[in-house]
Amino acid sequence: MTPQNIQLIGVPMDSGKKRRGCLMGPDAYRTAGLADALRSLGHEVADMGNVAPGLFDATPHPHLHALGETIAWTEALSAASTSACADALPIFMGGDHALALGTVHGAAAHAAAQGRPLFVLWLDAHTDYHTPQSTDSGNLHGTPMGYLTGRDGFDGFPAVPHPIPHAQIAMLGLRSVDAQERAALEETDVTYIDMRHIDEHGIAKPLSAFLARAAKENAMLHVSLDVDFLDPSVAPAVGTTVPGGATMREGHLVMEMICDSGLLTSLDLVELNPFLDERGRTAQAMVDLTASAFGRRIFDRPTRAYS
Ligand code: Z70
Ligand code: MN
Ligand code: MN
Ligand code: MN
Repeated sequence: MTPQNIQLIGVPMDSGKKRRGCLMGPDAYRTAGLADALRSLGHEVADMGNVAPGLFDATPHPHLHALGETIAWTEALSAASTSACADALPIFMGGDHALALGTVHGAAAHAAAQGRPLFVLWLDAHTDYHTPQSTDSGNLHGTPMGYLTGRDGFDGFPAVPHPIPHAQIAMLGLRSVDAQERAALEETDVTYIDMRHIDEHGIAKPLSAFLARAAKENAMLHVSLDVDFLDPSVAPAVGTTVPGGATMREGHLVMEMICDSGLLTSLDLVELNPFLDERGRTAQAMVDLTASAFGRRIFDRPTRAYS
């Protein structure tokens, strides 16, 4: 992989759900050695410190958890993402998945300014396609895909002048989808790949079709990696453990294919809750997967075939 100019951006955001702990994520990635792992692969890496939200109205909403705080984060992160994308390849060290409300919003503005489409790869057990009205939990980390595709009902949030067309989105690793999300998604041409599809066909085929489409359109690519994409047996440090997730091998393959595509322009690492980790193993797993997306290899040449 050609050397990249990477900016690590800490996002100690914890407002997207009720269970606390994701605010410790950025420092867990720092402790696990994310910067040095990327430097050892030949990249230029700058740790930009943490983003902070502006002042916000903390009046409780009857249904939505921490609405004012989440809006303030979205505003701050959208601006930070647009400016980071102009200078470098940002890695947003979360923080819960509500951070994607801002990071993808900002990346979409940057892509639009470049006249290029933005493709989004959502690696997650969940589709996060709710609106503030459809969510039963009131947890806004379940809404970024709804917001970013321009669904109605996000009153108080920044307008979405560059909604991501559904055809430019792939969701991979799905195994926990609420009825309202499923009904809404089935009306779209989002590429949704659930665990059954992965079990029957493997993870490489649908991913390479999506990446080929992005390459053909000279797209930018935002990847949003939720810890719960992985099986909780290898990544226990997450509030919502959903059994039956991706293995480390599947995770590495996905990240290696992203690397080979040369398309990656921004990356979220989300939902790590270090308070729930076991001796740092989940943080380490996320660092190892990130290294695979930036060129870490077992061998740098194809294996010789037996004949
Ligand atoms: C559920 C909800 C969710 C992540 C849980 C779960 C959403 N659909 N997203 N963990 N990352 O509450 O809306
Ligand atoms: Mn998620
Ligand atoms: Mn999830
Ligand atoms: Mn649409």
